[in-house]
Amino acid sequence: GAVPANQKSGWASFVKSIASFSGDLYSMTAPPFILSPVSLTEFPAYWLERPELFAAISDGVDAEDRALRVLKWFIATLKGQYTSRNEKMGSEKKPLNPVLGELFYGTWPDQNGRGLTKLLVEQVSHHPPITAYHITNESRNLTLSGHNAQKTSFSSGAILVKQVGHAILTYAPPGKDVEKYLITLPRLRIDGIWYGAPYIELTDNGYIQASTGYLSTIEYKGKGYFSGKAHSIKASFAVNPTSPIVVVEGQWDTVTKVTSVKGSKHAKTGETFTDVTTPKEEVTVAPIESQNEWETRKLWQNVANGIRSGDFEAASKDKTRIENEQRQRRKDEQAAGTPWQLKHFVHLDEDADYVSLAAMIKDTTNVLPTEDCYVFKPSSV
Ligand code: HCR
Repeated sequence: GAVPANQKSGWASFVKSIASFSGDLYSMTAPPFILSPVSLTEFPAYWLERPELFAAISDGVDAEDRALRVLKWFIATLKGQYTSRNEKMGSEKKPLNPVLGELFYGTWPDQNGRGLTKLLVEQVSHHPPITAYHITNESRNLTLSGHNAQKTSFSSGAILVKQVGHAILTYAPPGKDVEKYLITLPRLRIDGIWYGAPYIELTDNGYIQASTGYLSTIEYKGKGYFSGKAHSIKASFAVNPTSPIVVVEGQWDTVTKVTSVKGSKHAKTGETFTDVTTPKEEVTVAPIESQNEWETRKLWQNVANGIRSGDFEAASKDKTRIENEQRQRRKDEQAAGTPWQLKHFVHLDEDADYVSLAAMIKDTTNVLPTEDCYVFKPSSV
């Protein structure tokens, strides 16, 4: 099996505690073999690992073309988001649990006229863990803003993850109408737990609602639903949801194709829609020496080195130091009556874009996408 002999009992008790847990998974102690050296604050970078597809949204010639390009870029991000730990580390792993105020900054360079893209991430809550991000490509008038939290449960051997949060993509060409897109996030099912080789399948439906009226309804299925293949997807693109004008089907981790077109000039039946078998482009990050103490790779440097080199004692020693420091900070803040101040985001009780776009989804599908209680907007970027 995947569990090292000397960690079998540690894994068994971790699995037992998942099965009966209440609270967040990140804070549970897991045996070393399942630990990832990467913090969750780095995950929003998955949105931009195909920067040219993001930039290409602004090349769309009309609202329908742009909405289709949003769908294309979105589907192409799924492989990185949900299978890249398996590819890099052999299975899904337990990410580092970010501390409040943890930061991650990155860029993708301007190449072939696509423009410079910048990423800003801040851990805006520790308990429950919530990560907020803001991505901009100024020369293309594009921004992507969102936040992630998760509600997890355990059911017949699998971890079920409901993503709480959403992303809003804004296209704001100067002097023209602003377009917004609400992107809802898939549910996850993590299988392979007993064997110590966790992997993800996406389930249920997701939506991308454009303010221009176009709605993509995305169905996620595993083996044995649409086809015998894992990571299957079917996206129906419509203005009137009963008769989609474009249907896309295939595997989100390899290739999807246009399988039906009824009245769209921007898609052809049979053509490849997404192909993520080609290399992707990892985010560029400043060298650790020039990072400040809140930046994730600097903050977790010793823990990550310990995990990578197999020196788990060093890893857990520094993790304990970080956690104690955090505890002390919270105590000091309470005593002084001065709560922690976020650096780049402000908390809002309501987000007008989310409310109106979610209402459009509800109108057409009768499903209110995400019950969503936290909204964060960039304050200073
Ligand atoms: C569920 C998960 C933490 C959250 C991760 C999220 C949902 C975060 C937002 C990203 O955009 C997409 C994403 C991808 C990851 O697949 C997902 C993680 C998978 C495992 C991890 C659990 C908290 C860890 C469970 C421990 C197991 C693996 C032993």
